Amino acid sequence: MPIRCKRCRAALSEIYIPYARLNLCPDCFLKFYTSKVKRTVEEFKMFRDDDVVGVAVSGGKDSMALLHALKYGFPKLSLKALHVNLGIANYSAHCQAKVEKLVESLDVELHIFDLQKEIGITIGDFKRTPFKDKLCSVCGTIKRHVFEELAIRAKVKVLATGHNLDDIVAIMFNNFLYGQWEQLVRLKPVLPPLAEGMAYKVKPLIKCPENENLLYCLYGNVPFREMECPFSSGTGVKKKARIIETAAGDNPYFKHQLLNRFLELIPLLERNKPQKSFKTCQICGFPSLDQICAYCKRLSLVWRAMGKA
Ligand code: Q46
Ligand code: ZN
Repeated sequence: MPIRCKRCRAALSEIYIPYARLNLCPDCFLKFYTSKVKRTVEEFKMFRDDDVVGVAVSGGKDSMALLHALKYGFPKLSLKALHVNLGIANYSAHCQAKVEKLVESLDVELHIFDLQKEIGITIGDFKRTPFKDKLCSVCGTIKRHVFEELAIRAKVKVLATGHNLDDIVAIMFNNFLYGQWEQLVRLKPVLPPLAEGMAYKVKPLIKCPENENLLYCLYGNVPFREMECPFSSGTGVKKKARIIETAAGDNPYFKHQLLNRFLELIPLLERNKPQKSFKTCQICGFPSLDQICAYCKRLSLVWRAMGKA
């Protein structure tokens, strides 16, 4: 027998939310999702209604759902989309086209940093360096830095990223397993700016499982990339944390429970954390633990490999 939506009790249910034991129709699911994002923003005081907020959009389902949900959940917010074009053949043009389509439909200002145009490299150029086929870690370092730069350019006070519940618990679990306490602390929902003039980092989707982000895009007609990055190794952190998926199969609350316990642990870790003093990178001027930051080190490596340095 068809099941009715538990919220409106009129339409037929198409979506089941196991941890909330909720059967929802598409319209009620979209409302359920945006109000969850709103509640998360409010719970962790991520930003105020009248702030200028940048959203790091890659073109993937998570960040595209985030931009769309913030636009509808916080109509007074001044939203800006920030995108990095990584110069990966076909893939990057595809991602940028999806981002352009979404910002146009939402009437959101878009700021793009094109690696090829601005610094003369693409992520693929790192194949000539010792990173060879392991491009994701260097790609992560480049993106983190460039998003900081874009946030400054776009004059945003807060930078929101699309980290979802599954990513966060998998990374937290791995950091926990290997005793990487500092990295674990960096997963908290709100990170203060590293230096004056830089943005706060917030994770409004920290409580949204990735399948809900996908459903939000599908039911909400939110465009998102349909291609896989050709450099994806497929050995992401989630694959390493398979134990979480196994446990979650028997217990629908498991990921939320893990997240909540980690969030309780973070203040304790912070209290005991040794204070690290940041220097200023001698090349780019960004905060860095060394004289030269990780981003500038990698750039000089790739430029040297390309005969440009
Ligand atoms: S873009 Fe970059 Fe990802 Fe491609 S190289 Fe890896 S990290 S997989 S989201
Ligand atoms: Zn630097």
